[in-house]
Amino acid sequence: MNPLETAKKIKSMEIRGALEIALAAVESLRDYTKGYRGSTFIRDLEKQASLLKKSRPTAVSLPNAVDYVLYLAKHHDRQELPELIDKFMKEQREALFKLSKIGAKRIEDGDIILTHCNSTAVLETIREAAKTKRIHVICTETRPRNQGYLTASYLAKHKIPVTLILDSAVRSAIEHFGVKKILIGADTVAANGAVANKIGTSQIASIAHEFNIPFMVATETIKFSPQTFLGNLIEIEEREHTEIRPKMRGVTMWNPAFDFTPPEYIDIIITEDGIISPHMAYTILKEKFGWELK
Ligand code: RUB
Repeated sequence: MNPLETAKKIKSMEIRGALEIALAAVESLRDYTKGYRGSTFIRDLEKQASLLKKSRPTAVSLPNAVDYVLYLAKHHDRQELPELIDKFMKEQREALFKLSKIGAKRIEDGDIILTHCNSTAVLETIREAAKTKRIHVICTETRPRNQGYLTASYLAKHKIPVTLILDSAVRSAIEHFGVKKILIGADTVAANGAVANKIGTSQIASIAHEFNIPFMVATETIKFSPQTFLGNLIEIEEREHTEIRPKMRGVTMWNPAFDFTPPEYIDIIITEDGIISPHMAYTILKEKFGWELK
């Protein structure tokens, strides 16, 4: 698929989730490179890259992955680029696999785990743990786009017990089911360890804090933001109010797609490089994004 079509699908959320949008974007740049016949490759590639980066603003995996491809393009021959992009994509899939193995160790037999939205990092971790442990997952519907239905169907397909709840039922469900852990994905991890994820995540974190329930984030390090290291703020995407409901006379609507959970509410961040505390985000950024920070 070409970058323009890919950007449209990311914007409309036909392709969604922080890892998937990053992989789709770099795959489209790979296809663009393979089919390129012009004479100003880097300049043209940069145009396609900026198109992709503008498609959704919050998940930093998208600009990180796209910028990495630009970096590769500037440091290698064009002929080598498709193979290097394939290697990068493979590494990202491996990162997901590794973090799921690491995260699964933090799940115990009999755990009741609450999740929000639809995260491949969360689902793969739960699926890995469920190979040897009994787990019951409580998942929120995740208004307005109802990504929780995807989560629930995936778990049901893999025969993992799952209960779907309304977003507003989190507090009640924690008490009713005796939830033991919260596990969520991430769109962006900032240098101070704050995590941007689907709107509603921070409310769940504050309830978990009140009940003293471990709040765990599962994320590949591609979702750590070097821009925040350099002082930039993360933009929270605001989507059309029609996602909430059709127009109502005399009523304005506000539809932010993500929110920030402060590091104080996060117990651990599970990455492919191991389990870290949110305050180690800074170290990961320095180690992993040297190429970007320079
Ligand atoms: C998806 C979302 C997910 C993260 C992590 O939001 O908030 O929790 O992107 O997902 P949206 P993953 O549906 O608006 O894209 O672990 O799959 O990268």
